[in-house]
Amino acid sequence: MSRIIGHLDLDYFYAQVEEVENPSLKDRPVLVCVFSGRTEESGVVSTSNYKAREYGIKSGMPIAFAKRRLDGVEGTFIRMDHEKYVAYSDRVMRILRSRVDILEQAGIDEAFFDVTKKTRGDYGAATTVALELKDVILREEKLTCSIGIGPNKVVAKIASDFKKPDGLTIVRDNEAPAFLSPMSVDRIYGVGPKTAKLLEQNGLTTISELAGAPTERLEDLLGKKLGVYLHDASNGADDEPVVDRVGASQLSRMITLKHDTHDLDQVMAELLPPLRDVHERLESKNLFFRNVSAIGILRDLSIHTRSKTLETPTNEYSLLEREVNELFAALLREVGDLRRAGVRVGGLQDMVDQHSLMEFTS
Ligand code: TTP
Ligand code: CA
Repeated sequence: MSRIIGHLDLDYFYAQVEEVENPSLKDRPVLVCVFSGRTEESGVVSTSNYKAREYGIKSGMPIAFAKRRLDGVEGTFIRMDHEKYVAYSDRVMRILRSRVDILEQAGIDEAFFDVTKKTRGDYGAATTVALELKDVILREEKLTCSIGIGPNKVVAKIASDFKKPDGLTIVRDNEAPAFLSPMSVDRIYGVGPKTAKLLEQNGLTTISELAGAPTERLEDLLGKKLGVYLHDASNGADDEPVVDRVGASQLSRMITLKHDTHDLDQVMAELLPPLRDVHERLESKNLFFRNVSAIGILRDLSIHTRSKTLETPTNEYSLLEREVNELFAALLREVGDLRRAGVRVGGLQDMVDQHSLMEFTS
């Protein structure tokens, strides 16, 4: 029996949570921001609602730039509240876990699921399950999401992104090649900007071009593993399993510095033991991390964070230390003396599950 796999992604997640908590925001642009604290306008947009996107607002855009884009229209700028979004995310994941065969959380607002057994491989039954999931999440958490259903993870992930917000896209096994053909190669799970660029330089921009390229050519370009994976994926074939992941998706450590300081070397020296501790905990649980954050707390107790998402998950200690160093360097350029300092790793995932994909993309 062929598998039936789903991918669920919450719509404009952080901004939607803010709308749920304050419904009067709904009809105007909502921008969830990470303020750096240097001036009132310094910082970036983390995400925005669809009303804001009509003005060309994008994730990662400087706040001052976003304000100009809104061109006089009144938008609501909200400080990002990570803990709050994690609480919503945890509740949504709990709703999902009880209604599918296997759930694999892939990020704060997305998850893969396997419903092969539950649906006995029937796409009609899978459509019913997907509608029920959308319905329960909307009823219990007031959140909309977009779901893709397909024969594997690659197709399901692309399908969930196909119609947004509040979408449901079903791609049956035999429809997968035609569905994928016109899309650009970077839609494929595991194709980061670097790989996409390399493919494009070789005239492979769409998935159909990729699907038509001989495997040997892809192997020459990208190495054996990634070459074979992309050949299969672009032809709609992928046998990566959906793997249950439980436990925390992030891990953090905070310390109080010996003296309030603005000295990067001093901060890093004091952070070494907690950094090693974080790394040891990851190793002991066989986890890779995808996001790194530097957290600084000032004398006035204001909290400042700098985060980075890596292109591929890793468990390398030297990389962790280097990224934290860079993030604190950036943080210290924008704020005053630190009283406390901390580090957080997120997007944690099981090394065993990620092993094959890691080899492709690193
Ligand atoms: P996404 O799923 O990429 O975006 P989204 O949920 O805001 O919008 P969409 O409707 O297109 O799914 O990211 C999930 C959350 O991750 C998002 O709500 C905020 C956060 N995020 C950042 O903080 N920075 C970023 O650059 C991106 C892309 C997301
Ligand atoms: Ca989302």
